[in-house]
Amino acid sequence: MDVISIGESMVLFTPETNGQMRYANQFTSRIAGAETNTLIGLAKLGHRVGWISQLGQDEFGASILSFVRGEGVDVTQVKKTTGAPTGIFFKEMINESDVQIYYYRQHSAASLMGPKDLNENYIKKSKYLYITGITPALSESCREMIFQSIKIAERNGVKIVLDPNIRRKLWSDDLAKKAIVSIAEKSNIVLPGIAEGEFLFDKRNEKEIAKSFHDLGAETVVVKLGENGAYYSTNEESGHVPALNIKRVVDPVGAGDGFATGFLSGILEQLPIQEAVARACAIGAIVATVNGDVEGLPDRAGLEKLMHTTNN
Ligand code: CKP
Ligand code: MG
Repeated sequence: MDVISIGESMVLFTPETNGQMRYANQFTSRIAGAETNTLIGLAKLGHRVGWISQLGQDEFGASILSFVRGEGVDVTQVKKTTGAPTGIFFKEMINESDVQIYYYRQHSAASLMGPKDLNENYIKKSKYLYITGITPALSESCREMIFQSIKIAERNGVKIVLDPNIRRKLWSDDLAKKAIVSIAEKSNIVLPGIAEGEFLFDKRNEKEIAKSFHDLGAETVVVKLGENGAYYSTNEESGHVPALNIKRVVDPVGAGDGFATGFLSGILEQLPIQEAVARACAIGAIVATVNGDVEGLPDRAGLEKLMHTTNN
């Protein structure tokens, strides 16, 4: 495997019309979850990826499993339980810049996962373990599982990539800070946003945010700057990469996962870091031009077209 990840995916319901969701009566259903969004993006580009998770033994679980499998992600480590249902969530679009997320995922099947659900032999065969700050927020046992996965990765030479993805609706600020900082201390690569840097270190400047993560031990930090692109920093080099200009944001959710897809695929293909970041910015932007979290992720041909537009 090139990349594996552990996390919860859910059925996502979006009202057909913008505005307060209380007035909505028709919804479109899709599948989403930060970890599978990124894994699906990587699979579409031809990388070998695997997902570790737990779904409910229910119709939503069946639908998620077929979808993720159908996009080319290995799902041999996905369990099903009758003990809890599959999580769902709603995306209320007041307008493109005001999107609210409502989770119905407390005590979900995925939140019951724990260290016992990890298979060392599976994790150790991967080049990268991709962690987001969502999984440790799901429950105490999920938090323990993430720290256990880090131990497994460390002892087997698997590199750790962290997207802090701080979800304040899921846990307390104190717990979030403590856990994400401890994960960052073990991560080789960190992909934060400015707001996350501010939350964790009280810093608003990308260079200072990158330095804070380097001080914790990360070798590579790429700070997402939205419409201003991204700032990357390694032990050897640093610089800014401009954003891809898009005409209109339709749905900003999932852009960060697209960014991770672009960056991870770039480093797997051994692109110079600046090119990997440019790819990350391009995929992140293009994901925001369509409804849904994975629908905008490009395949190889789409990526070539996208990067051609970016370079010209
Ligand atoms: O940071 P992003 O907007 O890229 O992440 C979006 C995903 O997993 C979305 O698919 C949702 O299911 C979630 O983050 C989450 O749990 O919030
Ligand atoms: Mg994000």
